[in-house]
Amino acid sequence: MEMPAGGVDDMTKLSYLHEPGVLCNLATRYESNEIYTYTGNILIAINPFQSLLHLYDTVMMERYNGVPFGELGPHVFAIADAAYREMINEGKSNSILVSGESGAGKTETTKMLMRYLAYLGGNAAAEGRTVEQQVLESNPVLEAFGNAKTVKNNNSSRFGKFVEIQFDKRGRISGAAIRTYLLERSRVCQISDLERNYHCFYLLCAAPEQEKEKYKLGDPKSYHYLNQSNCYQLDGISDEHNYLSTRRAMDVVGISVVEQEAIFSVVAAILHLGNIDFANGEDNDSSVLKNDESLFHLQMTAELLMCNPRALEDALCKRVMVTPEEIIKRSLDPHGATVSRDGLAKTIYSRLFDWLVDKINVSIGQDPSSKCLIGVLDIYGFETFKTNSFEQFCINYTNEKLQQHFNKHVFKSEQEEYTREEIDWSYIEFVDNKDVLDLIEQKKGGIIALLDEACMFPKSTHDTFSQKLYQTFKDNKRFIKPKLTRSDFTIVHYAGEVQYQSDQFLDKNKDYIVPEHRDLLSASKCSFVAGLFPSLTEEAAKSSKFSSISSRFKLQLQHLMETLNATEPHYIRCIKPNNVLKPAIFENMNVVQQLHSGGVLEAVRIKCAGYPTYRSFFEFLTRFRILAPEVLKMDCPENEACEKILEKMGLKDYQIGKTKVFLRAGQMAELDAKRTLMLGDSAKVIQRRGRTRI
Ligand code: AOV
Ligand code: MG
Repeated sequence: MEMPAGGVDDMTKLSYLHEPGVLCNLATRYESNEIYTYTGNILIAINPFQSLLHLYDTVMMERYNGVPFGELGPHVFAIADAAYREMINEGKSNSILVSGESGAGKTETTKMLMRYLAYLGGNAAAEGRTVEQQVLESNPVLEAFGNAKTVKNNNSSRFGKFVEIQFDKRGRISGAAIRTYLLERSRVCQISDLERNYHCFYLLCAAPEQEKEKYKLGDPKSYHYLNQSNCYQLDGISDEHNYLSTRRAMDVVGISVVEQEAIFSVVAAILHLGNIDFANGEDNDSSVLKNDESLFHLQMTAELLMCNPRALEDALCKRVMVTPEEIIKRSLDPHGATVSRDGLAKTIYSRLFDWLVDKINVSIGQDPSSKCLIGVLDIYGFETFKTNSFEQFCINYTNEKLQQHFNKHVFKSEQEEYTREEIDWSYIEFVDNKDVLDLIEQKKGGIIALLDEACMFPKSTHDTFSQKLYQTFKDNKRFIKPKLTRSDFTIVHYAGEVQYQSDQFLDKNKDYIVPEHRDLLSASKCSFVAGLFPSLTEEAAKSSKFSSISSRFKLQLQHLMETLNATEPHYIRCIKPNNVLKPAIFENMNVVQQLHSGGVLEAVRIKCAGYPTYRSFFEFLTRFRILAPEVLKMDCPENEACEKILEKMGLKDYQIGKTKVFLRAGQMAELDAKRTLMLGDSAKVIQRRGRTRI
């Protein structure tokens, strides 16, 4: 059967579920702005790169409300609706997993999902600040502090996010919890050209004059942390306007004005901190402030953080050494002092971000009596660049985890259905990526374990770490020692090979705050700043062991997977149709590659090997009785009636289960086409009759 002119809204309706067919279908639909397509119950969403407001207005929300899945065209609202109905009807928690590469539309999709859930579970009658408003307004706050312009996306999320929306017995939103993962710390003090630092810095520089005056802030171009790149403004976006809307969103989520001022003081302090430069001191091994300008910024930083300027200078330029005999202060050279300065900026910023997340959680509140929740996951997609470091390693590790979850689910749910219906089926192979996960996370001798081990040995370097990896994994199929490098290593991920540069792995893995920095800030007279840096004893009580970023991340992921495993998952795969971020351009190769790495083609293969469409006898007969009206008159059992219709239509290879009909790829579409033809004929008959009557 040929593909209908406008394409099909569900891939399983295609007669040939292969790569070119899938691609052609998506391209055809994209051309007419049909950005959503199903593959069974997986939603594929192709970024339109233009606002399609009519797709998401209230009329659309009303249209999807309560309508059985599949009855209307594919849409994010349909997925959210299905999750909500399943939760209400079966009392089960659900989750919606949104994935795709940078700029594919995950965050926008997540926001639509949350808006629709707030619409379904909102308390329209309530006055003032409602939980759902707070949940929605948490987005702009987190985006201001956790998003930035990158070369791939003008509003790129630099952290992963899992939002858990809790519902009460009546299906109303009663609480929420937001968990975030691995904020990119390095961006605070290092940005590449054409990118920007976190939005909040530019927002603050665009604040009303009297506010900027408080923080002694000037033009963004005058700050080292911002002027490493030539990009300051974003097309069509007003930082001035966004500053005010961020402040309003902060009000809604429950951040007090005093807290807001403290937050922006810290943001301003980081900008001043970045402008403190150092020169050689009396000898080459020590450093002093470079000039009066640096002195001014040092004083401003100290004032805004409410700490002693001399103590700040010491914390930047000196280290305390404790020997059995005495305590000595060692000076850092200008390079060392600059590294110390940047380390301080990163630590302050990441603690500020964590504080915001905690605050939002406390303010929205959790509903301990809630039994049901819908979790929405918006997390970074698989990444491979020219140079890949520790961040890409963690991101790709996450994607391996989610891929395993996806494969297992797609595969398992199909097989379970076949078993339940007692139909004949042969075992379908699926690619399991357990071996990659073992390579990364195995407790004994996985890459993370070896990395932690290296971090604990003072003498390790990235070289010794890499040698250890080469030695340990020389026979591992998923690990390659690339030629022509001394310390790179390659992992064969499910979505392709990625070559990692190990040189910063050790540093980036150490979850370490310089004690001098901690002491300085925990002594701050500003309770907000001091609160970001609990004294050592309090924190030590929380985590007594050596902690590394990767092991903590591994635990967080484990926790996330446990949560997801206790829910009924729904998947949305976002696709970026081109790299120029423009509408109406569909690059085939690019899309195919994403369909691969998102596991969509694998899911298609699994479905294709089995029976991609099934319908209950009743549904089937209701829909297709028109094809063989005589069968219905025969008074035979439902299963036989179904079989007779299928035989009459000349179909083969289908299966009749206990309560459902199982069809091969394309058979449903064939039946549908015949049905449409019959309906057309009968419509003509009615029309003709009508005419004669007139
Ligand atoms: P991401 O979350 O997947 O990237 P976003 O959700 O930020 O990507 O989308 C990138 C941009 O694409 C947005 O800023 C919009 O301009 C546009 N866009 C995405 N989805 C839609 C839509 N449904 N309708 C209209 N425009 C859309 V990253 O966070 O970088 O991985 O790290
Ligand atoms: Mg995003």
